Amino acid sequence: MKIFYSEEHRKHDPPFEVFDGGKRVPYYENPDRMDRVLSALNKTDWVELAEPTDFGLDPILAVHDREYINFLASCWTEWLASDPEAAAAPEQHAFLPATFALRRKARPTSSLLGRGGYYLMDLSACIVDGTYKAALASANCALTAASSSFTLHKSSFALCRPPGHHAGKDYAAGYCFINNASVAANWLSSKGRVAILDIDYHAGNGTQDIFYERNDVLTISIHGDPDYEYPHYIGFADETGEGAGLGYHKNFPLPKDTGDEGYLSALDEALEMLRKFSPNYLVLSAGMDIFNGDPLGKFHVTRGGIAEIGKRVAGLNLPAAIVMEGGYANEALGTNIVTLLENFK
Ligand code: SP5
Ligand code: ZN
Repeated sequence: MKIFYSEEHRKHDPPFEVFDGGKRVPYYENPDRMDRVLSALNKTDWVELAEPTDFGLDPILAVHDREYINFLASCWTEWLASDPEAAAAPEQHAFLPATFALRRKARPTSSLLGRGGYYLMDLSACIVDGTYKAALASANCALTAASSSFTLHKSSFALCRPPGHHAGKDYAAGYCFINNASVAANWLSSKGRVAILDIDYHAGNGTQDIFYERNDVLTISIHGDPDYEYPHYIGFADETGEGAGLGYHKNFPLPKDTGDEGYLSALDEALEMLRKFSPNYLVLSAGMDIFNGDPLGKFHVTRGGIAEIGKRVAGLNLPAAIVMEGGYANEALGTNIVTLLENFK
């Protein structure tokens, strides 16, 4: 199986993020995650690692707002120019505004913090020196996987970091800057019917937003109920699309402590919907934070459960671009990914 991976992610390594209550903690979405996955993949005999192709900005701008992408591109340099403390010790700092826009009347104002509060949704989308380049390379991994699935009619894996599914058309959130899966799906949508299935523990709010009014890309997300879980304000069962997109989005919000049985029964319903839509291509947003004991998750999906998810999704028999999202139980992450992917070779 082809795996697309770039070393570009390594310099996107913020020294902290901010949890509820203002608590500074080490950044959970860290480069070690990739090393765990790489080392597990390298132990198999079916992995073919390759660099992503550079698709340029066009397919990204087909999904994201140009001013937002400009903000990502220049944010860090502007921050260092405006904050002498950060400039003196950049590796101990991250760009993180303390005021956020409520979008109803807000506009991106010209100051850096004004743009920051507008384009960032929360305190876990920290921007540092390597962020923009890492986000572009990550999107290229997803695009290359999509194009490989299209050309070879086989499934492939984009080992993306940073992840993407919380990023909307013009905002970053939850470790995500460019919505890799959406960029890939949008690219594929000119080649045929596309469905996105998001199995990350958190609701795929960015993906939902991006395709909400479209009927050519079906989007489905299975996740912790936003009534108790991040991203808190989106991902509810009654959100099913709008306008032409009505009926082309589906959320499966699940209770705390969901285990294999509860998860797989939601998955079966999702797969039923996918079959009815009969897409030509599948994009799988593969977050492993559903795994039992993940520090950011409240599900108890076991290794056997992940194997079963892989088996059932692969049973759709579609060329899939499998795109890495979250998963923070680093010691288990490599084996979890291999367990999932094994079904798609
Ligand atoms: C891609 C992805 O999985 N992003 C997840 C971002 C979640 N960020 C919100 C963190 C909320 C922290 N709650 C802490 C509970 C720790 N026990
Ligand atoms: Zn997640």
